[in-house]
Amino acid sequence: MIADEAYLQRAIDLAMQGRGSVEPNPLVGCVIVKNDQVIGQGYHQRFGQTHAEPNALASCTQDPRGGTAYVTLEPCCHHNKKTPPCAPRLIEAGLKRVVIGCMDPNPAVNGRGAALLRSAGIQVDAPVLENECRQLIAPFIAFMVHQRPYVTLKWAQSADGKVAGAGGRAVQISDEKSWQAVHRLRARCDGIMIGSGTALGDDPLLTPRRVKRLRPRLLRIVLDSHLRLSPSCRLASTVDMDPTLVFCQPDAAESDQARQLRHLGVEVIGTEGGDGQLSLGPILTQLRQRNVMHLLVEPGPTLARGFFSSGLVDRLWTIHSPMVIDEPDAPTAAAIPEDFALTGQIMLGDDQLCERLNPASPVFFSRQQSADFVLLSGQHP
Ligand code: AOF
Ligand code: ZN
Repeated sequence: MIADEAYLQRAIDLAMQGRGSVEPNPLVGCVIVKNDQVIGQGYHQRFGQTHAEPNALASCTQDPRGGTAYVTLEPCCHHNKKTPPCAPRLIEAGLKRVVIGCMDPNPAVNGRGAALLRSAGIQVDAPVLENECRQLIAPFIAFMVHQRPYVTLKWAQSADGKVAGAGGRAVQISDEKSWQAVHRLRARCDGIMIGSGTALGDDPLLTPRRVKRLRPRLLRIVLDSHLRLSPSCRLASTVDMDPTLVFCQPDAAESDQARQLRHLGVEVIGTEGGDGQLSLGPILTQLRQRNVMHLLVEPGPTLARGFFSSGLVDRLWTIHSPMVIDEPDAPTAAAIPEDFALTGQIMLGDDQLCERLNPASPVFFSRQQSADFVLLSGQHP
């Protein structure tokens, strides 16, 4: 039914507002309808706090008895967690029908929530808008099912396709508005990764600045196979602000340089890889074990190509500036894979931000703008 899909779409839009505050839980939205009227709506707002369904029930302007609940995710039914289960709440509230977007991939739920509702005599229609509802929680599925973070690559390039100045010298390519957008994205991620070229060339801090931090912890990660990172760099001298983690080859992890970095509080981890390249898959597995659900990679062209060829990119944000660098030896941006699906374009001052999703990712379900992109464009309800 068209109306079912429209109400679920509204629940998706609501859910997106939890982005940055609910992880590692999924984004979930709920709309309650009675006599073709929306009488309540809510979303999961904060990790550890009330889920979408009780929030929607609490907001009802009429008795929900006999009404329909539209939920983007199967209502939970498990105990021994932070909040009481939602399916029994919907049963108690006397709803006649529950429309579910997609099943909860959490093995503690996965079909049991829907079964509990049915056993109480509630009509359950599921799945509806399944791909859209799965895309909404693609990062949760990556984390829960594929045991890795959701990977976003982001870079800025000039009108002539350059990512730095002559000889790789750092140049501010994006303007103020896109700078802010990037820092808002950083504030919602659990880890920010760069390669050694960027670490040595730019001496970055990698922190979100002039924005409210939404995540409890931000890991700053450097891939540096030969461990060239200097103990005097800013990432090493600011570990009291945010932890810094460096992945390098196993022999480099035993070097003097490694000892000096560790002495400053930097964590140095030796990891496998051939040809001087570190293997990205095992690194992502280690980041998952450290609870990184959203990983933002701010790569130079080499690291970007490494990620593309390993097939481990879920989303790509590119910022296109009208600035022309016009230096023949300035590094050129990695080519954007042709099959990536463009989901959104927005002007940020004079720059254009493009969002693309990798259709070959195991967590690609629908060509749909991400919550980060929608929040940036101010399209939320
Ligand atoms: C729902 N509605 O809004 C969300 C659900 O520790 P808790 O109590 O917050 O439970 C987290 C789990 O509940 C999470 O892993 C996922 O399976 C489910 N999330 N379920 O019915 C919601 N956020
Ligand atoms: Zn719940």
